[in-house]
Amino acid sequence: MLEGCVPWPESFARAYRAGGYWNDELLGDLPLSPPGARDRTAVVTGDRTLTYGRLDEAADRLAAGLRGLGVRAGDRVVVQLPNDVEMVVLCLALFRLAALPVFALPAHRSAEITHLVNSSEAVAYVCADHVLDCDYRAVAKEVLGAAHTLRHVLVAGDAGPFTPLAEVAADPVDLPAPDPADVALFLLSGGTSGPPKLIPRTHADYTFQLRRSARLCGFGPGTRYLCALPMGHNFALACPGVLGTLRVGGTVVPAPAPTPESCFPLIERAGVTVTSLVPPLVPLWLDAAEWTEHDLDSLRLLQVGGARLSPATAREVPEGLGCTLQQVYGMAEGLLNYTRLDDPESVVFHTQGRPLAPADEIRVVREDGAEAAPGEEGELYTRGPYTVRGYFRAAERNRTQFTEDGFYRTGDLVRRTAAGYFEVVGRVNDVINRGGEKVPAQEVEEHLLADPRIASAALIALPHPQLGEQTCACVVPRDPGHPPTLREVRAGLRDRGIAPYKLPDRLEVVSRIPLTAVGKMDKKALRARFGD
Ligand code: OOB
Repeated sequence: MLEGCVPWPESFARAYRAGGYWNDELLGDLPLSPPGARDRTAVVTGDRTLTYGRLDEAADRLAAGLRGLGVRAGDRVVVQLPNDVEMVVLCLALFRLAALPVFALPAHRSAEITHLVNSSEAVAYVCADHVLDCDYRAVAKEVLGAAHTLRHVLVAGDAGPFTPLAEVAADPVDLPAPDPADVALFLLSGGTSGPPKLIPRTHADYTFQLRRSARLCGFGPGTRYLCALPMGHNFALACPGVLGTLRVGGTVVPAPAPTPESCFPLIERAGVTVTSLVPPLVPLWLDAAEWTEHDLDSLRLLQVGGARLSPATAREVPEGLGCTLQQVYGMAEGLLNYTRLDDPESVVFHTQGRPLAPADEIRVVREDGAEAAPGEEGELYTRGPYTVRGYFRAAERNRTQFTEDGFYRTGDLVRRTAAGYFEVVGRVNDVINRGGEKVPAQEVEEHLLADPRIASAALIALPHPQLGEQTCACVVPRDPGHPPTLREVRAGLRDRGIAPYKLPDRLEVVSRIPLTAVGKMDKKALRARFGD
């Protein structure tokens, strides 16, 4: 396995192979077109269609072109493309080349991209020219100034001073197949405080996740999956998502944004059968569906996950959107929980599902360290055939985030029903879940402290009706006579190149940050004071 990664112990690897969880399938084998069906549609957007045959060729040509640039098996490539045909082709090309994509989110800016490039020692960064008000070429320039390993910036669209992605393709070459037990891609942690950690996922574990998720969700050649959330996020990529759809010969429909305005016309035109959303989008979709002129009849299944969905909203989905609801409680580190398509409504509306695989081992651990009884609250620990044993090059973090016997400490507070379904009730660590987007408090606090007007700072979660949680920066100003405003603080953070979703929603000026008995910031006290 790649240096800096923690392999599964040999006894577990053997058991996962013997149990049929792991096999020799490779992500580069995708797309698996159904026999004799190279003319079937693999990807369709508002204006472009790619058949399975063409997708296969395009991936081979891009893999060869990347190799021609000097990108080799094992090299890391930071990928930040919008949902579009290029993103699908690039993923497959990298898998075939055995180069390792590091999936950034579209909202990431120079601070996050620089961190990803440096922590993965990436040789290339692939981005779009611009999306809405973000010029990624400007991001790339800043990153280049602060990253030492980066040799290539490839840009989809108008490349400016960089290399146009569209010109990289070359005549296919033979490429050696990687070991299925080795790393195929990196996802980013959403569940840890501090800057994101890199999560190495192997061919064997990720192909298992796709295969089994596709089966559980009833995906097949007739599936038309609308990719509304960012394709580089585990949920839309592989639960079963884009890769699961290509695995079973279905059609991927990338949407540029998850809004009803952008998605409803695509649902109608492409006959979309399934999509996935984060909870704050669901009420927007329900409202828009009441008035839309677009025909949404083809939609069979709506997956919702990333943050807790309220039972009241859940209950509206079947009628409001005319489809089955599925709750998905997952994490980039591995474990996926799904409600089943034939579960009774009480389960689908009120729980976040149960584990995908029989080999997923679960412990719910109370504060006093004892195992929680059914219905009792505790932190979820897990290990299994697609849950990693450690972050990339993060020995210290691994010691706290994983138990000695290899369980991942999720940081999620859950209750487990007698039937094995989870209700997610909160978190034990300092990550704010802003409608599915994870804001690591400590990372933002470090940026806040770089503001010369701020002496100390605590970022806390406050309740928000649509997002579930919003962020509030509690700051002690250096000059109490001239405290900074929210607008100034946000502008300062934006200049530091951080993702817009991490900018505080609220600001409270305080004279000091209260401390607990052990000297930690007492965020509970701050929440009690400001969470009206
Ligand atoms: C998904 O993955 P990440 O890695 O961005 O975030 C994981 C964390 C979980 O530990 C949990 O705190 C929260 O997001 N979460 C949920 C949830 N799904 C995820 N909290 C409550 N209810 C849910 N349904 O967010 C992710 C990965 C794959 C599929 C779906 C979501």
